[in-house]
Amino acid sequence: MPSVRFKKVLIANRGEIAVRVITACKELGIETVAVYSEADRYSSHVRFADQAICIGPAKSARSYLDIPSIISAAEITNVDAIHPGYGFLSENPGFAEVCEASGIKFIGPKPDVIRLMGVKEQARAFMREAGVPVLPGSPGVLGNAEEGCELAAKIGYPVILKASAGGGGRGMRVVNNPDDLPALFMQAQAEAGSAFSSADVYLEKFIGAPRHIEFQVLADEDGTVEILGERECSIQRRHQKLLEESPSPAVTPAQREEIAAVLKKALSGAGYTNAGTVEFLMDESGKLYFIEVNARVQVEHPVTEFVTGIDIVKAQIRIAQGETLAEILPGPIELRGHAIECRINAENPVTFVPSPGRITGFHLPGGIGVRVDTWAYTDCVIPPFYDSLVAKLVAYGNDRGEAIRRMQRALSMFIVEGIHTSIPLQQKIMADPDFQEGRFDTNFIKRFAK
Ligand code: MV4
Repeated sequence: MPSVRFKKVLIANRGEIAVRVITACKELGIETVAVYSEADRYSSHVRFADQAICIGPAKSARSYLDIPSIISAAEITNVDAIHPGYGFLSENPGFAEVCEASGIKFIGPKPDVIRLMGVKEQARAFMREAGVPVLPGSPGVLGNAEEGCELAAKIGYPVILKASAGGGGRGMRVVNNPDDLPALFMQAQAEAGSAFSSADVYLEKFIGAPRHIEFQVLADEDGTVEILGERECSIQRRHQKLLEESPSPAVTPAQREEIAAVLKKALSGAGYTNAGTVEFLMDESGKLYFIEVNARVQVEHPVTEFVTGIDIVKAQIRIAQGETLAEILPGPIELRGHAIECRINAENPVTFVPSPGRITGFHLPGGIGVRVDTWAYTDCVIPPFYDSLVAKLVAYGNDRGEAIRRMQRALSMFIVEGIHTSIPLQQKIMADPDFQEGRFDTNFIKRFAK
């Protein structure tokens, strides 16, 4: 039995994920409060929520990232909990602390766990000690360039320097030979210091052509952890994913079970709760190595929902109410079929330049095995202030081939007029023989670059 039942939840986000959380709340019989910036007055999350409060101007720093404004909205509307979505305040341990101090449940992991996972080199040390495979590298933060040179000589070049407070690709430097290390170390430190709260840098063996594979986690507040398989996220450009799928064509059943078993123990030991993702790199020989944890729900969660039949956002809310996975899940996790997601972005498909503006014509595909998560509608305006995600198009099939063909027909029936979108690029990817064979790594998209 849940220890609490939420009557009302505030969604501290915008766009498709705000709509996604409202969907889950409606199914659970929970009232919703939307918050919105002045640029989002006519966004559909405002329309579909039971209540909506304007929290500030368009600029995120003064609206979706403004903690006092969001907490005020939560107190005025007397909500029981806040769902942070992804991005914005979703992995801000200070925000999670303020929620708890205000008597509002934060739908996510505990502040101290978010904080640990946010310090990449500490998360790495924790996982290594828990028996999760990590790449050879520094035991902690690098003290100076000499230490880096000694370590790199043992590990072998190339190596990569990464910002401890980084993630998403910022503050990284690849080092190909010892002569370059001191200068690149200084650069990495300087960039980390100005971009993040800390200038700390650590070192790892560099994998030149990795696949990016991530495991979906659900964990209840009684210490039970379940792994909902993995997602293949290698098709990306400049750390912006273009499409994701589940399962990965490169992960074997034995490997999946092995990683799931070790992650269950590690995350249970960390006191991890709610939803999360554990990111790995796969090297050219097919071995998986932990790189970081994302302590939030992710954009690409729907592919996992298709192959497991589990509603991850509803599970997040029920876990936060104190329900156990034994109560939430229908039985043992089983993976069935194959799902692919295309992120339909408002951008030029060749140059990737953002393409905000009014959508003058809009038609969504549907039919068997197709799901669209979107906040957009005919005549809506894509504001220039936020990310360019307009919709997520997800296709399911009994096998990967069926999922690809279904995605192809759905892309051909997805009409967006008035702005540019990524659809033509995703059509080219679907038709690519290497993609169809599952032969690709994180460098795949470069071949489509002009
Ligand atoms: C790496 C790597 C190669 N070797 N680490 C980029 C984002 C950050 N989360 C980790 N990243 C990488 N770390 C080692 N030791 C290559 C990347 C990387 C990458 C990773 C996943 C997906 C796309 C990527 C694109 C470029 C570099």
